[in-house]
Amino acid sequence: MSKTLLIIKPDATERNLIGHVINRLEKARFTVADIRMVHLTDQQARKFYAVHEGKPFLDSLVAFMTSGRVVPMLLEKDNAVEDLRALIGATNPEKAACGTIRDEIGRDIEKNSVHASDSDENAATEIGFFFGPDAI
Ligand code: 3AN
Repeated sequence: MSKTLLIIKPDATERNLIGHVINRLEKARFTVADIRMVHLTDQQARKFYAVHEGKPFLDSLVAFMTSGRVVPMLLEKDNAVEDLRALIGATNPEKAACGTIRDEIGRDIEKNSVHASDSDENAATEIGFFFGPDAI
């Protein structure tokens, strides 16, 4: 069993799609091992997206991620990181494979409904960010 982190972003929470996303995850045999609902501060969002420091879209991304509630969750499954990336689809919903979560509910490259860790190393960092070091 390995672990990864998914965040339901503000564009999805405001459309009442939390249950829908969890249903997609559970149907794909992910186990929700922990879950929170948070309204990120500017400082928290910048820390979470520190890897994108200097990118032209960072300020807009931080404004979006602090615009409403987000739902981070700790997910468990064999091959969790890779399988979750496949389930959510490409960053840009227009390019996301048919049937993926971003294809289904994503609006655009920024408001793409969900975030998922892209490596085991980043999953550990991101899980620690929301659920503390004992959850890693
Ligand atoms: P992913 O979420 O697929 O791992 P990243 O890590 O490259 O994608 O980007 C993090 C977030 O930054 C994306 N989910 C998206 O909201 C935003 N983003 C990435 N690239 C762009 C872009 N070119 N224009 C606007 N927003 C972007």
